[in-house]
Formats: sequence, structure tokens, C-alpha cells
Amino acid sequence: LALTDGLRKALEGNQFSLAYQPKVNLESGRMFGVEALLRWQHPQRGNIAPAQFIPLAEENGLIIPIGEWALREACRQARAWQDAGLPPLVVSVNVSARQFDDPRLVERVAEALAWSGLCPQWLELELTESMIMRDTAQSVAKMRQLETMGIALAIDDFGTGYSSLTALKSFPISRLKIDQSFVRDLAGSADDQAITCAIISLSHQLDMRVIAEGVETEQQRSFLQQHGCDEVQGYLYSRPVPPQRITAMLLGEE
Ligand code: G
Ligand code: G
Ligand code: MN
Ligand code: NA
Repeated sequence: LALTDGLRKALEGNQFSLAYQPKVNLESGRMFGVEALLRWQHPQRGNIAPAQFIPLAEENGLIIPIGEWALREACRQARAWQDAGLPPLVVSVNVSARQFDDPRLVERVAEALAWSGLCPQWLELELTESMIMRDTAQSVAKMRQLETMGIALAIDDFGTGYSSLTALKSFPISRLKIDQSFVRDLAGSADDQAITCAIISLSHQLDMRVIAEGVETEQQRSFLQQHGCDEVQGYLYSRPVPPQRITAMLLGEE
């Protein structure tokens, strides 16, 4: 209850920020994008993890204004990097089920782009299987609207939900994100290796790119590269960091 109360005040109190985690192309070794991840600095309790407050915000609907703030802030930051003359990055923003169901989602995304001046080709939304598989016809319609605007769509945590492969084919998705649970024991688990290779193959068969999350070791990276994975994200490259650190990376300072 206390936490919910705090959440209500957090937006006006400027207690949210975004951390950014690099996404790296395995062929070129270059950072091509970043995932924006919410951070909440509570005045008394300090940092509160998204795993704690996002479910709460989903429940009480505060995820709508909080998610809108995150979307706008990520677009603003991506445009600011471009205005500083840095190589453009695709910025990925997580969308939760309640946000996806919001009838105003498409309008809010369009507004965030217009407000920030970011071209749609530099924005990607990360959706989950569960949220788009519930009502596939309606999801396709909504995703087509977003695609028509020119933004990219990815499926997050892929392999952990139930995807109908028939539905998957009909969605305008440009990227699958292999869930980190399959990457964790990649070096030692034949099952996880098989699943990972299957997801890579499925992605390419469906003309999508594929990124692995939670890559922490050189062994994992090398397996993924050898098996044709396009991109990686994880502590091996960088933890989620404040935007200034991304700026420094783009400048080649770190
Ligand atoms: O940053 P961390 O690794 O702890 O993220 C935990 C979870 O919080 C992830 O599942 C992520 O998708 C979710 N999350 C992080 N930032 C956002 C956000 O801006 N909006 C939504 N809806 N979820 C987010
Ligand atoms: O659900 P989603 O994929 O949006 O959330 C990503 C989460 O994974 C964030 O909480 C982020 O901090 C975390 N994360 C990112 N890279 C790694 C990694 O290499 N290892 C681990 N254990 N977690 C990671
Ligand atoms: Mn994500
Ligand atoms: Na994920």
C-alpha cells in the first residue's frame, strides 16, 4: 500500500529515470541500439527494482502514465543523441499488457514521436507473446497501425510464453528476443542449445532478426555467433547505464 502511494507521487516528483542497455551487432561488433529500462529512485527506500513496481503499476493502471513518460523520455534521449551528431541508435521501449490494450496506444506513440522529433525508424517497441496472443486479430490490427507509422516491433522474452506459430507469421514483427533463461546455461545445456538454435532458425525463416538477451560470457557469445544469431545484449557488453555512459560509448571513450 505504501509503495502504491509512493508510485502515485513518483511521476510528479521526478523520481523515475531510464537506464539504457546496449544492443550489439555480432557481425560488426558495434552498438546499434539500446533498450530503455525504467529506474525508480524512492526518496526513502532508494532504488526500487522494476520487477517490484511494474506489476503494481500494471494492477492499478499507473503503468499508463508511467509508460507514457518512459516512451517520451526514450524518444527525447534518442533524438538528443542524434542532435549531438552521434551515430543514430534504435531505442527500444518495453510495453506491458495494459499499455498494449490501451485504445490510445497508437495515438500516444505518435504523440511521443511528434513531441520529441524522433523519426519512427529509430523507435522499437518490445511486446511479449502473452499480450499479443490473447486476441490475435485485434493484435494484428494494432501492430499493423504501428508498423504503418514506421516503428519496429520486437517480441521480448521469446520462448517463455505460448506462441501460435500461425499467428506469429501474421504479425508484423521485425525481431525476436531469445529469453535470457535459455542463454544462462547455454554452454552446458544441450536442451538450451537446441531451443536457442530453433529460435534463431525460426526467426530467419520468418524474415526476422534475432537477438539474445542476458549474454554474460564469451562462451555464450561465441556459441550464438557460430549459430547465426544476429545480435546480443547483456552484461558481457554492458549493464543498463545512465544516458551519459551511452554518450561516452558513442564517442569511443569507453
Ligand atoms: O531493468 P530490469 O532488468 O530489472 O527490468 C525488469 C523488467 O521491467 C523487465 O521485464 C522489463 O521489461 C520491465 N520494464 C523495464 N522498463 C520498463 C518500461 O519502461 N515499461 C514497461 N512496461 N516495463 C518495463
Ligand atoms: O524482460 P526484459 O527483457 O525487458 O528485462 C530485461 C532485464 O534483464 C532487465 O532487468 C535487465 O537489467 C536484465 N539483464 C540485462 N542483461 C542481463 C544479463 O546479462 N544478465 C542478467 N542476469 N540480467 C540481465
Ligand atoms: Mn525488454
Ligand atoms: Na526480456
